[in-house]
Amino acid sequence: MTDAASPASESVSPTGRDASRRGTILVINGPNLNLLGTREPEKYGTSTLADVERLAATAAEAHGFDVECVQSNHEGVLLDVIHAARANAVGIVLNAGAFTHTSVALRDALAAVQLPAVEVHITNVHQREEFRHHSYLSPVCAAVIVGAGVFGYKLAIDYLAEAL
Ligand code: CA2
Repeated sequence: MTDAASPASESVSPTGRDASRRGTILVINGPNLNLLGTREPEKYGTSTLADVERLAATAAEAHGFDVECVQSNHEGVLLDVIHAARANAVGIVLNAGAFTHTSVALRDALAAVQLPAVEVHITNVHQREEFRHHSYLSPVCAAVIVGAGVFGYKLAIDYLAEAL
């Protein structure tokens, strides 16, 4: 039933949230990814971090999600952002950079928040050094996308839009 005070075309729920939106997807980039587009273009391409964040926002918007983008070079900051996602987000896209291969703490945080997460790597880590073949994060992620370049971020959001 439509409340006489609110037009039928609006979809604001009794909680005050806009029910026509599907929530926020958190896009997290880890160490050194602030350098995207400025160094090693042969490896990481020419898109900047700002380009990646715009691409993510456009993909999320197309599916009715909002997006929050965070980049940090500090593991503790990434942990805090993942913890906060429990209250703020419905899903996570994460390129943890080199922390992927080292961080039990990030894995524990992802497992603790119990949100669907997609691990993204711009490069095909399996074609690179042996130490990049292992991810502490993959076992606690719903999906893993590697080697698709920055397009992987869009694929991750498309996946979450299907899964959520
Ligand atoms: O392929 C990926 O996305 C990586 O997560 C990138 C990390 C690397 O440690 C992972 O093994 C795979 C490195 C990010 C460094 O980003 C830069 C971007 C431009 C220039 C220099 C570094």
